Amino acid sequence: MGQRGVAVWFTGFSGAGKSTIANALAKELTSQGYTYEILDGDEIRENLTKGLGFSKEDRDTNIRRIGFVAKLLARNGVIVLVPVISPYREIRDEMRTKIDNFIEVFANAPIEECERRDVKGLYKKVRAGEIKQFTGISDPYEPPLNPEVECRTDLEELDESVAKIINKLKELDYI
Ligand code: GGZ
Repeated sequence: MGQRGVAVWFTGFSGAGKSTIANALAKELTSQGYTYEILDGDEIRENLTKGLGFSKEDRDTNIRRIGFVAKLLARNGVIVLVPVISPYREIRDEMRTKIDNFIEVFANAPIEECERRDVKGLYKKVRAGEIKQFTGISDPYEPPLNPEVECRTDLEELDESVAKIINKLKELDYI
């Protein structure tokens, strides 16, 4: 059972399910004998990209640094899972050209649904005016035009989303 390094780049709103799918996918990969690494936006912003905010410029810097690490890992055989909002299409496309093996997964749920879930209470804070430039509410989100996988997290079960990505990784000979 071999694996080739690849970056699995998740994009979508806060609360759309990027990290949830990445974690479930990680579990499935482990059970099938593969190794992975997760570069989670939330966690990365506490160390690698600490101090960056949410302006377009800072988000792009955040993405470029994360992409750089993902590239190093992917070219050394790691399956790198990258759940980050990455709201701008251009920078995601830049990552696609910079990282040799790259697939894009669109964690897609309507913003209303993400706000309804409000897992971390962030949307409530946005409505209270405590968080500015919040993706999907007061800051742009540009959906991917041609993602390798789309997971409608409001309509499908987690298992189904994971299975779609596993199937795509197999189809493209990464696992
Ligand atoms: C979007 C924000 C914001 C603003 C804080 N806009 O779902 P979370 O909470 O746990 O993860 C989100 C994280 C966004 O970091 P990313 O590195 O993924 O963003 S980007 O790719 O755009 O650089 C969210 C929280 O931080 N968060 N403020 N204004 N999300």
